[in-house]
Formats: sequence, C-alpha cells, structure tokens
Amino acid sequence: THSNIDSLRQPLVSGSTNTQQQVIPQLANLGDTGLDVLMEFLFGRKENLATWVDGKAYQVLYNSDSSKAKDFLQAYFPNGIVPLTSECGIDYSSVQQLLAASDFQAADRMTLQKMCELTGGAAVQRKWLYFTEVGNFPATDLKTINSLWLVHSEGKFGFTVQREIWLSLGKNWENLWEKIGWKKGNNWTRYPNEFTWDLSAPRGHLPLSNQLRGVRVIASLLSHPAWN
Ligand code: UYC
Repeated sequence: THSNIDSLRQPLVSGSTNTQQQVIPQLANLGDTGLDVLMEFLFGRKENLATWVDGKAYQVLYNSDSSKAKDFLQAYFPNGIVPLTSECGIDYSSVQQLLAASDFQAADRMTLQKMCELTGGAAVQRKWLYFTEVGNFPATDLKTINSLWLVHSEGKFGFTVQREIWLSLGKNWENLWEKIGWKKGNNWTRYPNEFTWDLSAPRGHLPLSNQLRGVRVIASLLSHPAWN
C-alpha cells in the first residue's frame, strides 16, 4: 500500500481537477492510510477558498466511520469548509450538513426554508417567497448558500450555475427549463419524484424553484446583484 499511497498523494496535491476527482475515491478505498492523505490535503488548503475538490475530500472524511477523521474535522472544520457567513444571523449549518451527506432533496427543502427565514418572518409561515423579498436578500447570504451547493456538488448545482446557463440561452426560460431538466417537451417535471436527487442530474438541476406562481422569484434570484 505504501507505493500505492505515494502514487496517489502527488496527483491529489498537484494533479488537474479531473485527476483529483478520480484520486479521491481511490484514497477513500484504501482505508485509514488513504484518509490520512485526505486530511493532510485539506489541512494544507484550509486558508484557501474551498473548491468542489475540497468538498469531495471533506465529504469522504465526513461520511467515514473513522474517529480520527471525525476528530480532525471537529478540530479544523467544525462548520464545514465553506464559511457560513450571514448578514442576518441565519444559521446555515443544517444546509451544510445535508449537502455534506449528499442528501440533495432535504438540502433543497432546507435551502428554501433558510431563504424564507432570510425575509425576516412572514415567509416562514407562508413557505414560499415573493420576488420582492428575494431582491432584498443580502448578497452575503446568497453567496453562502450558493457556495455550499457548488462545493458539495462537483460544481454542478447552485444559483450561479443556473444563472450561467440562463445567460448563455439569452435569458430564455423555456430553454432553461429544458436544459436543467425541469420540463420535457410540454410536461413539467413533477415534484418530488421526477426530479433527480443525485449528481447524475443535469447541470443546474438544483436547487429547485417552484414555478407555480410564475418566474419572477427565479428571475430575481438569477439577476441578483450578488452575482455581479
Ligand atoms: N415543480 O413543476 N408544485 C413544488 C417544481 C410548477 C406544483 C415544490 C419545479 C408547475 C404544485 C417544489 C418544477 C406546476 C405543488 C416544486 C415543478 C407546479 C408544487 C414543493 C419545474 C404545475 C404543491 C415546495 C419547473 C403545472 C404545492 C413548494 C403548492 C410543489 C418545484 C405545481 C420545490 C422546479 C408550473 C401544485 N414544486 N409547479 O414550493 O404550492 O411548495 O400547491 O412549477
């Protein structure tokens, strides 16, 4: 295993994102020695902005049974690898934990709940948002939520992914729905069972934004000044 570990450490530290993505599960399969390399890797990058490669390494440790890995995360990343910054005192740790466990469906619901909390009350009972409320969201909080999704989805999910696709389609909503798997031909994708709750989903598939009351909420989200 020694030569095995050594042949994986180097590509983990200095390989391309693609290489890193392949090496991380291989290290996970090597047991404790592999986890040690992942801990060393994350530790060395803890002053940097977290990428989805860090997210993958973090999640292997987070979801392992190793008590050493648990102690390591508790000591250095007690709230995960994305700073849970909020301008309104909102606690995003539940979203962080659900995404770290790849429970995308629950994370999606929790994301809506947190955005309702962000409005300061009325929407918490209502359980949906007015577009005017979204326009007033602090950029800090939207960026926190977006980073959590990006980092824990191999960069596949998040508002900025949806925004990038939407802009590339000339802001055409019908084409966006098709592209991100929210509509097929004339048929809306039905909540919750027709959505894809894992990384095999199309880019931008999550988080969801119910279109029952029209496009103004998602329009407001995707054109928020946070992304300028
Ligand atoms: N649903 O179809 N959706 C619900 C989506 C639509 C509808 C929740 C997304 C079209 C009803 C979420 C799409 C439509 C309910 C989503 C989608 C429709 C419901 C749970 C593709 C009918 C019951 C949270 C765009 C033609 C609740 C919530 C209610 C729920 C998401 C119907 C997350 C992305 C236009 C009847 N749908 N939704 O928001 O409010 O309730 O009656 O988008």
